[in-house]
Amino acid sequence: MTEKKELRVFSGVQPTGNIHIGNYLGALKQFVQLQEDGKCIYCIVDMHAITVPKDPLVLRENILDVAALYLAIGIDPKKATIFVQSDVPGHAELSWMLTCSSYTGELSRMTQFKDKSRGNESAPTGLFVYPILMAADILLYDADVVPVGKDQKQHIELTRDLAIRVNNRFGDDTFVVPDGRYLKEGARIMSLDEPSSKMSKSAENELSRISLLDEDSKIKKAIMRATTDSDGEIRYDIENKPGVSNLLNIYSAFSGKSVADLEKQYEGCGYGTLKKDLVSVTIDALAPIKKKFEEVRHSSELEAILAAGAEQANEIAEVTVKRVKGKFGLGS
Ligand code: AQP
Repeated sequence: MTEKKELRVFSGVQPTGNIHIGNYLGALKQFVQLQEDGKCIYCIVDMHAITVPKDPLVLRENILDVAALYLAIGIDPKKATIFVQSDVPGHAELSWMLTCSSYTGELSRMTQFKDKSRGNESAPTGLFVYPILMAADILLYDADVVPVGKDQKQHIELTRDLAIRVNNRFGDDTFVVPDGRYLKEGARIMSLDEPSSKMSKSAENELSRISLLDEDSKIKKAIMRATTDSDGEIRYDIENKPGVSNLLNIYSAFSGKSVADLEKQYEGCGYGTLKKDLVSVTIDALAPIKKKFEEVRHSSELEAILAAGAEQANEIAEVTVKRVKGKFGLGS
């Protein structure tokens, strides 16, 4: 009888500050759940963070913030590998092999590139090619499953296309073709002030998002001022009521209650009541994360965990890079 292969999970978060409830409910919450299901590898993707210029000192702090947040939300370094991307050279090496297997046309179609570059010819090249680096991040670890928010679906598709293309050329033992894993509630949390756009770290208006480490007063202000509509009915309808639907989604993801149950619970109530309750639900959900973050952020434990994680990640990455270099005929 053949032994069942352990499920391999990979995902990452950019250390760009302001990790928000969209990142948490779309991706990070899944990281914790999946720890029980297989071998999980969670990366702090610092090389992605320099696609636009970053102050080096701020970046360093942001890297440690994400590492501390990983621990604060419940990722256990005894069960999962936590490490910083640039500590593992295999990401850059594999990224080049995949770059040479990609087409400029498919990269030009990436909506995140189109949104961020807006046709500007001086848009950074890193912004154009980072989906390939993301593909390398995933394929380097032979990941079966990639827990991410829905905004990453196109990048996961590109990763699959690249893996299949290289496999067709060199054989199916070159790459594992991964699947994205998206949650039902939380897969796409929208901006609080402009519910047609996704909640984002880089949006100018601070009240458009709730960051995991926000003060209770800021959480309250952002939710109470969230854009809704004028018809007054608490009903899930993404098309016509994107603001209220977004609040219901957030409420559902934090409380575990289904959106349908919430619609029943709030039948006949005003938006003010829903918002007030969502403030409490959100504050209660984030309180233990904030407490644990304060405990671990400046502990000596943090850097030791990252060093051990880099060692474990490098062990796997070196094997993949050697295998794929061999397929391409690279090396002495
Ligand atoms: N609004 C969102 N709803 C659900 N999931 C989301 N994610 C991001 N925004 C939402 C998921 O969070 C994970 C980590 O994201 P990231 O830090 O790697 O980068 P991002 O997707 O570029 O996040 P932001 O907040 O939008 O950052 P900026 O503004 O810097 O571009 C990913 O799994 C992502 O899907």
